[in-house]
Amino acid sequence: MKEFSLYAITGEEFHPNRSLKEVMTEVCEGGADIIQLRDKTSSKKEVLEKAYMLRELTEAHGVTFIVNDHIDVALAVDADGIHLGQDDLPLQEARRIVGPNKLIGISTHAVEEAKEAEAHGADYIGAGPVFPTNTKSDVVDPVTTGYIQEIANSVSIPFVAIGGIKLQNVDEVLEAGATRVCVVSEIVGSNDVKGVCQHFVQKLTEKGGA
Ligand code: 3NM
Repeated sequence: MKEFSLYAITGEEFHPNRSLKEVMTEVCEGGADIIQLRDKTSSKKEVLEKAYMLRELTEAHGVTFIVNDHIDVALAVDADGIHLGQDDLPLQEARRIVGPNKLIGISTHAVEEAKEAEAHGADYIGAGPVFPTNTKSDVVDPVTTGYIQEIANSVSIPFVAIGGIKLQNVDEVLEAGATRVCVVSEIVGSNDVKGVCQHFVQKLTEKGGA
């Protein structure tokens, strides 16, 4: 997959007075490499509409577009890939459906899960939650930066650190060995979405991750 360092996920609950398009446009302008549509509450039809909008937006900015959970939506809008959790379709099944050219990412919370994802052909993995987060309801206890260190030494596919990552703690994550971070609330909940993205990109670039 294309090299990446800043991966942003949608979280509309964090910007009730601003549209998804407005906020995610700023994310693209701020230098995110990947945007994931994550929507656990809307109807499939609504998710599809959002996905079409984000496909167009990301295409215009040269940003990779990933859809969380909904493989059918990802295929319908020709997203670049899908992101799956540990309880979603097994990787091999998902790969059969999407074919060899779509990216598949998997959330992992333990080294065994990370190695399994790698062995089964994941293009990248999520590693988290590094810190406590309120963004994901069914989240496991924080894996801490120790997990980031372990993952950095255990898998060769790209991994992205996620969960509670803020501008004020991202240095710890990078010091533990991450070169890519995935962020929801710190970015989309900000009053200066573009500025926060630029700040993350600067920190990632200084660490050699961009
Ligand atoms: N996945 P925030 S943590 C969507 O650990 C998600 O797999 C996680 O949101 C995992 O940046 C998480 O607001 C939420 O903490 C991240």
